[in-house]
Amino acid sequence: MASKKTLVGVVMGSTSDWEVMSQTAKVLKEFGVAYEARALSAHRTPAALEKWLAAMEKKGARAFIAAAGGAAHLAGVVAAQTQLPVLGVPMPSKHLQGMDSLLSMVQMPKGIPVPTLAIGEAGAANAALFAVAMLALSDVNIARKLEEFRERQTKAVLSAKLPD
Ligand code: RP5
Repeated sequence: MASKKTLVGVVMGSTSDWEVMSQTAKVLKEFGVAYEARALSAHRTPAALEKWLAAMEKKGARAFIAAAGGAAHLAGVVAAQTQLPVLGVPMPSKHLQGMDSLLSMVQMPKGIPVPTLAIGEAGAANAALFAVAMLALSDVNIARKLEEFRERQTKAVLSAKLPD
């Protein structure tokens, strides 16, 4: 790990969100960004959530990524309790395929913003990439890794061959 400080807190409403949110963890690991991931719920474990947020701030967290499905209020509740940036990832829900999660998260009333990513795995990975971009503003090592990642991605697209 490049940094010993826990820079990003990743929270999801349920362990059932982990399959998708492992994409966030994967990207943060790739960039050597220290993170802590927890399943904590705004409605099932509100006191534990509050305690964990305070502990993460003490550990030096610079951002939170919050994932939830259905009436996805978790990211808003997290944002209400911290001044740190909170990115929301809507989970693909069973009955409405994540449209409920997306609209719940993205429609935060004025005053407490929750920048919201795409539903599912793309959003989970992009939340981590966005957190990396924020950290890169004040960390040259992370900035260099992000530049290298973007270069690799560009090369991969340009060198890909379409089938005959
Ligand atoms: C939300 O309810 C969670 O974020 C999860 O996406 C959804 C379903 O949770 P489980 O019933 O699988 O625990 O709070």
